[in-house]
Amino acid sequence: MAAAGRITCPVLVDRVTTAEEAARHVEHGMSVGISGFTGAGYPKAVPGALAERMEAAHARGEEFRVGLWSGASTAPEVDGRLADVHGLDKRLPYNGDPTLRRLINAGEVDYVDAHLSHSAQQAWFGFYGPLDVAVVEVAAVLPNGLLVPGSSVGNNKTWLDQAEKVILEVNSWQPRDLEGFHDVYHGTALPPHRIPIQLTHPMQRIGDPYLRVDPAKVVAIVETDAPDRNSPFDPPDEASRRMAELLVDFLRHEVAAGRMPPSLLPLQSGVGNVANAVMEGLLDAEFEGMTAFTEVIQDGLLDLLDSGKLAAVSATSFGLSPVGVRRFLDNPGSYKGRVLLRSQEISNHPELVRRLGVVAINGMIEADLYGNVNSTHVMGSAIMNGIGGSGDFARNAYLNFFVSPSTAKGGAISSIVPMVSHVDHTEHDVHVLVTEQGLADLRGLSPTDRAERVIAHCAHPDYRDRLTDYVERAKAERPNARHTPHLLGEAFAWHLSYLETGHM
Ligand code: 0RQ
Repeated sequence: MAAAGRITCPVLVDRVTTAEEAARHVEHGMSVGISGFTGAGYPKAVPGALAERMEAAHARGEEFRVGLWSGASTAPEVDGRLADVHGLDKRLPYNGDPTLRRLINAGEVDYVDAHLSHSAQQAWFGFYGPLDVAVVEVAAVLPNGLLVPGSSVGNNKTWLDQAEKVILEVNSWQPRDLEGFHDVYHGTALPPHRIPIQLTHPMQRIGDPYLRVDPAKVVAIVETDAPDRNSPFDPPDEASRRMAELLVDFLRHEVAAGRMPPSLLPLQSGVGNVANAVMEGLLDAEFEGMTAFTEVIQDGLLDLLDSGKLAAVSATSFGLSPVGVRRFLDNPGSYKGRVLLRSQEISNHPELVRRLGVVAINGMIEADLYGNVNSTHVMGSAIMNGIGGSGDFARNAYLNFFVSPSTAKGGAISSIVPMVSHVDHTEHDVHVLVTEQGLADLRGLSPTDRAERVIAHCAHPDYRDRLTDYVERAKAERPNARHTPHLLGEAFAWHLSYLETGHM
């Protein structure tokens, strides 16, 4: 029996081998589907062994690059390492790694920045081509061959179904107690044979706790014992705390107006420090019996669960800091029945987000006067991370918020601009903008009313007059085009000025 008793399937136990042997199944030009979502549940050993093979091949003058498909972001030892050895030619559907970001922006790696809920079905439809190998981390292999997932589910079900060959990494660092924390839905079908997904509450189970794999496809199993690598969270700065305060006050206002129950509606929060600060803000607020229907469980959600104010959370991944992981590992039982991890096509499913009436909170790079939001591109062309799940949630949410400090790079950039340099969320999708300056509720407003509110409530004072001047001159210049006033020759002048002078 394999180490730590994690592989108890008599058929599969014979496939245990080294990471180096396993990595031999991957060849130049292949597509590789890996586990991993926001630094949780990614394979710890095979990517490194693959990177070594690539380096050796490159030293011999041979080409060795692969396409890499994941759930979302992984960790430096996956994306960073494979980018370092120039081993990637394509990446989807999300990246957060700085080394890989550089290669994408240099034009070396093709990046398919897809809605996270779409990536599985686009793979089933064959849009991405065949999947050659899946490398999936799990917590255990049971006697009947079922797999106990680890700290994320992501696209694992799809990669296991679609790949020609499967490599499993069984990581004994993943708590064995994770069994029972997952709900993997196997009912997905191609149109027109779909039936409504029978989920009407964030905690409803619609699948089973295990991943399945055809044992005939499993070519290697590698044992590991290495932690997920997530960075610690910075304590929220003053701007984040202010944004959190504004947002929580606004939720209060919505409850008072009868637009939301006192337990709020299921919450989704993006990753990052502002999202974490909002969760801290909710900790001090009066709301009880809250739920979350989200992607990632960050430390802030764990605090809310511990306080009892958050009854339950549905997600696809744990994105915990090392301290958060420790807290979870110390007492996994206290979260059982209150935390469910699902495949990302279900955790982020537009049908479910709309049905449950989710309240979505996501970061942005910039917004424009009329409420269009750019979440992904710096100065129109350089990718930051990717759209991730923000579109899945925002467009279908009952209420959505986009949050950002009003300036970036020490005030040299205004996050409120005349026209966004890239659009991820259109003016038709965006409900509420929040900066440390204030909050602008854009629902039900015409474009010019939105502009007035965004300038007054969200723009930094240093940029307000120039924004107002832009709108006024646009109205004057084209009196028959005042619905969404723009000066087309000037709409990107602020971005151009930053590129040319380092200041907007
Ligand atoms: O860059 O570190 O080089 O200075 O952008 O900015 O203020 O630290 O904000 O970490 O919350 O990230 C939109 C990127 C915000 C994130 C984004 C620069 C700024 C800094 C980060 P530096 P902050 P955050 C769930 C939902 C899309 C995916 C998503 C994101 C860096 O929220 O990736 O929502 N969202 N997923 O200096 C130029 C501007 C800028 C700017 C900020 N206007 N112009 N640079 N920056 N504003 C998660 C998943 O789906 C997995």
